[in-house]
Amino acid sequence: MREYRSEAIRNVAVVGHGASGKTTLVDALAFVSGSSKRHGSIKDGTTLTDTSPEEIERKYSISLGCAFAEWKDAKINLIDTPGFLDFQGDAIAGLTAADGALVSVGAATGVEAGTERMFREAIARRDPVLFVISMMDKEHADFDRAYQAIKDRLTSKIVPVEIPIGAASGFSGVINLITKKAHIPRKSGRAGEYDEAEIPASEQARFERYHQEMVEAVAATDDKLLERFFSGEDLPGDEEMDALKEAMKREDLFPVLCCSAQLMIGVRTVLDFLMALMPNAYEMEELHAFKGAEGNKTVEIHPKDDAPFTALVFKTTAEPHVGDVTYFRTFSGTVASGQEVYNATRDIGEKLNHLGVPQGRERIEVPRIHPGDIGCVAKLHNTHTNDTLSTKAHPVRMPQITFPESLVTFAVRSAVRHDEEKMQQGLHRIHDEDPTLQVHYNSETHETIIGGLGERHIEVAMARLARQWGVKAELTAPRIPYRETLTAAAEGQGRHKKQSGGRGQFGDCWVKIRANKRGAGYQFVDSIVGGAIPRQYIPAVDRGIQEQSARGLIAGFPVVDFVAECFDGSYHSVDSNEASFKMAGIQAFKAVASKCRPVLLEPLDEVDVLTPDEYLGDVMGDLSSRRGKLHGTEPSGNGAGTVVKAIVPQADLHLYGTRLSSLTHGRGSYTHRFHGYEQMPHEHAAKVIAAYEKNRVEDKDE
Ligand SMILES: Nc1nc2c(ncn2[C@@H]2O[C@H](COP(=O)(O)OP(=O)(O)OP(=O)(O)O)[C@@H](O)[C@H]2O)c(=O)[nH]1
Ligand SMILES: [Mg+2]
Repeated sequence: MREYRSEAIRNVAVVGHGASGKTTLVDALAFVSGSSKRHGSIKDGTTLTDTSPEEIERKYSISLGCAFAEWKDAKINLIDTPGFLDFQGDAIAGLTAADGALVSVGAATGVEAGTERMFREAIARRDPVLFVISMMDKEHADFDRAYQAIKDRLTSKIVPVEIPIGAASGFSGVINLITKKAHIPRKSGRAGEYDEAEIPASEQARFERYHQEMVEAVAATDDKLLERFFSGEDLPGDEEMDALKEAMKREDLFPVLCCSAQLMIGVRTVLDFLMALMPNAYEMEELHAFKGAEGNKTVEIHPKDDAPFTALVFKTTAEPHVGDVTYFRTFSGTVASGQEVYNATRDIGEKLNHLGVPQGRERIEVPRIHPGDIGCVAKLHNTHTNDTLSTKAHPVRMPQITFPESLVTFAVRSAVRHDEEKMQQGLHRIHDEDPTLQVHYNSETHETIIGGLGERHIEVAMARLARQWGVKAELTAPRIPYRETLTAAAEGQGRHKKQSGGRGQFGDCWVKIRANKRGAGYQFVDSIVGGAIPRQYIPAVDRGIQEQSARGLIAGFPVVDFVAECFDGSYHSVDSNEASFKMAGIQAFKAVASKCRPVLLEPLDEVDVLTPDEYLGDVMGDLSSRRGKLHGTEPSGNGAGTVVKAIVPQADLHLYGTRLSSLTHGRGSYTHRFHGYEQMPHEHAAKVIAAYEKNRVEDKDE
């Protein structure tokens, strides 16, 4: 394999809605360039980038995959990303590693939720974006309609640079608007080869319409070009390309291409445009990394061969027979195979043995990698996604990938009890590969909780757990960490006495218990006077009350926000000790708190729901039906719709992500954070209490 220097490298993330043809396109781009020897297909499970058993079986991408196409002295790195929003963590990682985005839009389906999500994500990162209207050979393919949908729903700043000849079964070539030539597939040629021809008479009118649109859009990017346009001058193609590239960098224009990856028609032109219009590492925006012990100093990162090596790990996977594979994007400095590098994020050295570049699952060994390239290496045991690799002499940390937070959570446990530890290990390994799958143990509810971006996400993780770790796991809705509190005041006695041979036990206390302000917690007041209880035993009363209150009164949940005042008691000069007074405290709490009209508190979340305006009514109605209190609406910052703010009980948020997705056809999203506890309405509390009673009876019966 040739050595590629920074100026010859392009990094492109292929993003878009699920099943818009991204994986097939990446495979075809690598194949027609000659860099991959096989034309893979989704149907046969042979594509370069859908390689895990889960991807092959389900026929969609689950994690990102890296490939490259060597094209006319350039190396175009292609990061194929999953389109399903459940797996969007890897799409975001792919965009972070790349310098530009190729957004695929199905010619038959047009703009969908995933197209919108990923286009907005790319824009927010100020990435140059190319659109490709894919699957032009598919039934119902319609370039004009898809083009218009992009214009109406995403941006008016699109510009056509390639249009199809025919569509669906009649799709027979493309027209390059810059060269004004038709590309007619060559029957006996190598994959994707074509003959250049004059524009067919039947396409002349469409060509002129789109060509005019392109010329005007390009001219409008620059005053000088506009002047020449008005004076009637025809711009040469290379000047048009330069103007397009500059306008793309500013996000003033987004060129639109078309192709059929399956038939490999138009695919070579896609490579031409990627090479010509996507920036190389030198043309990237200025980058900064963090340095210093606190990571609070910034340092500029330059894509120069002789600058200190800096790379960001954007993906790790565990491959059968190989072990951990680490994928990284280099930002500065050349790195050689076998070189010692330094993981500044974890303060640990690593050695890049058998340095390679990824072509799907294959790692092609290379002697060195220049800045702006994508590399991979096996068996870095201490390096994880989002770590920065640099050098001991110049340790820095790159800004990290921000992964989306969990939208659905489940409690998980292994079906077989002794598999519990294996399950924990497996889940943590899956999390290492996919940071959007979150795992934590809730010590209050004694459950392992997994969070993900959707039910499909969780389901795939469970399938991997079964295949790779041999653990069959069960999912349930997570227990809600309710609380109990008191709504009245009472007083009474707690007395513990045991006098049967030998030394006895004696403790006796009088306490008043009353409610504290919500959120104020527990408070113990010692108002013993005259030594009714000796000083050294009073903390034991406090401990007894705390211990018993944690066990709950009505439904087994901790009692919170109350004041216990110990105001009297008695003792025995021989039999009293700390343990006895603790028992007295326990008795006192049981006797007194149950008279204080205990009630259930439930946890509430603050949610911000983003929805396109057309679903606003449905989304608000649904929130109300979940006992949500609506706090207002505001337009979203990026014009994607409206944000609804509400406070919703956690118990009613289980699988809300799934519901929201179906209400908004995949276009809505939400964030949530803990808000606080509030008294639960009686009829809902009664159900929780009844469930607790039922469990208690069953436990007793066992
Ligand atoms: N007719 C036709 N079908 C295609 C073409 N490209 C892809 N397909 C089919 O469309 C389906 C989806 O293609 P993929 O390449 O998996 O799409 P994707 O965008 O990677 O999908 P996700 O990974 O789920 O995001 C598969 O069945 C492909 O065989 C094409 O150019 N023409
Ligand atoms: Mg795919």
